Amino acid sequence: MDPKQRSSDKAAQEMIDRMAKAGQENAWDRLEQQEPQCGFGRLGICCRICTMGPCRIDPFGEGPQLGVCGANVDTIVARNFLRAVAAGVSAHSDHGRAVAEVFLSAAKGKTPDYRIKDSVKLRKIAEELGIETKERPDNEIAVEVGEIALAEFGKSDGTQLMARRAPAPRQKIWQEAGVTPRAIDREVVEALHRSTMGVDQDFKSLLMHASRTALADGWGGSMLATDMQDILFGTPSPGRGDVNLGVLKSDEVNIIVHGHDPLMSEIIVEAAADPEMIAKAEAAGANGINVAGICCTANELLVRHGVPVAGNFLCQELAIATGAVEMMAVDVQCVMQGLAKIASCYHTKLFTTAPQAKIPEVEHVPLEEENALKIAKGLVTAAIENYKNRGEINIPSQKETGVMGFTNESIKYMLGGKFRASYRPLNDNIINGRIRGLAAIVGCTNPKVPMDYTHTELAKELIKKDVLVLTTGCATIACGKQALLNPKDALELAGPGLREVCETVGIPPVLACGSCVDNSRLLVAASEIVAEGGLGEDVSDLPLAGACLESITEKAAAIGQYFVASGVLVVFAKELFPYQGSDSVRNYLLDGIEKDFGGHWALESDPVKAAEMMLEHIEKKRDALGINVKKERKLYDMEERRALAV
Ligand code: BF8
Ligand code: SF4
Repeated sequence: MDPKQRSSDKAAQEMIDRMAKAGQENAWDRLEQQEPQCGFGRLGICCRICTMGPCRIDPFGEGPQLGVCGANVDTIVARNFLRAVAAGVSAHSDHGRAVAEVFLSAAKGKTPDYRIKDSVKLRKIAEELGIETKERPDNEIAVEVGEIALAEFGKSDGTQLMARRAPAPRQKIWQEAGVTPRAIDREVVEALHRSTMGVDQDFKSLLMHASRTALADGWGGSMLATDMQDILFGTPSPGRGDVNLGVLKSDEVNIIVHGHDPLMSEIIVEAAADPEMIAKAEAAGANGINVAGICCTANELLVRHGVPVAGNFLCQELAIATGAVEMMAVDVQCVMQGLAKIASCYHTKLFTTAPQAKIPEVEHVPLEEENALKIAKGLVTAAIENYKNRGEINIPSQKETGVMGFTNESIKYMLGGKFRASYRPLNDNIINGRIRGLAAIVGCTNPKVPMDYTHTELAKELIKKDVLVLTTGCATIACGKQALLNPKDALELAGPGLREVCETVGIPPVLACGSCVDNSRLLVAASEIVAEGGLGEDVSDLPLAGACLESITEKAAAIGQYFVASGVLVVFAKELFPYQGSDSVRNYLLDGIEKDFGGHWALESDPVKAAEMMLEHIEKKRDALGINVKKERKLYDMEERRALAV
């Protein structure tokens, strides 16, 4: 297949072509070998939960309509959806728990290589949790915060504390629907229990629990991960960064960190900056050590330290195929097993570092938190020693610069200044119509659709229509590659109102907000925008919509469902939503759920049409808020002016 059909990114096209010529396989080739993929799986109408199965429902109504246990298509599809959500929630929350554990060890002074970096955020969260902060040292406060955070994963009673950040009407909706999330582990366990053979056989009840489980992620596991990471590694603030394979250096030792959890990658960055390591690299004939990221680890490091990004999900194999990567260290999630094969074609040393994630034939160097820097230096040394083994290298030239690292805190700061950081200017500009609304573009890159294309086209369509875009995950990297995070270039593409506001404040029209767990930042931002006033009482009143047109993982289902259950419209690509085999499930998720939560799913694969759908939703919300009504210009006489004076 023509590389242009596989990716809209020129660097990726070049590498895909190179790999084809070298007879090397990548995800696109393996997808072709898998085709035609199973039609039952695509519709979500197969069940292999018990050994009376696997069972499948005939979608044409002619063959079997019930599984051996009597489960109908609605139950089977709803169970598959719930299980996907639960798996996604568990991924985010296991990441969050690992961070919370290290956070607590750091607070107790047991891990010399991790320290509490953001005292301001620590104290803010401590106060939110009702912990006394006055005249107490950071570490003492952090122990209490860490203990509370860790308990959120498995506490035996009560509901998620962070869910209290949602607007009051939203919390009421959850209470009345019975979906306020309890301990994260409990929701995941209950999801698996309910969806096993012979338990919950009411599709609506299964889908309600999908909402509850997903909320335990957005307002629990992911939110805790983000907050603990900010305190431990520093809350991001906007800074410059480079994106795409061109960040690899021909004359330096290239190290790639890939995965999600920043515990190891943060320390590798620190180790690589050590003068002793740099001297070693120079002694090996290199001009330095270059650390670059892939996937959400890249986003974590980019937004905090401006560490360059080599690429998103589908770039992982391509990066190794440049021949210029001395070492790749991976932790959890979105790491392709195919890496081992491509690494064996080059000199690249591949290491797994997370206790949960090993790959056969790949050396496992587990992160020990008490010894983190020493272990990281060992990995960096392995990379340096491998430099001499480099063969021919082919690094594509493409790279783009952008401004990244927007958070709830930094957006308010950029808008309102240090002393009156607030969403007021944003709300005012939405109310006066310069900005029509907000959109979240999130998620992955999937070989079934041309890589990066839908994310970036959607972003362009939306900013053209004066919608401020917030982005996370691999979508952020896609936008970075197409210069959409570069204020100068991207503002050329923005509508006049959005452009005026962004130029005044000095921000791009597409804001890079971090990794996939950082979608929780968007929930907090939405809640604070509501609290600022003038845009309704709840998240569902906001002119706001989300989209993920290149989803791949179960995490995307969890994120989509927590946005929907928080009151947001979420658009996914039709062919990447494998739960359409039941009319009841489909109708509920696309429509009926709006009555319960104010948000709903929508399916559209074309980015231009998806943008239209989101804009229509945004305008509908603006109409409901009454902010689309043009106010007549009133000429005041002196008497009326006096009455106005405050
Ligand atoms: O958690 S966007 S491909 S890297 S799943 Fe994976 Fe998707 Fe990328 Fe980050 Ni999120
Ligand atoms: Fe078949 Fe029912 Fe077992 Fe599923 S749970 S595999 S539908 S018998």
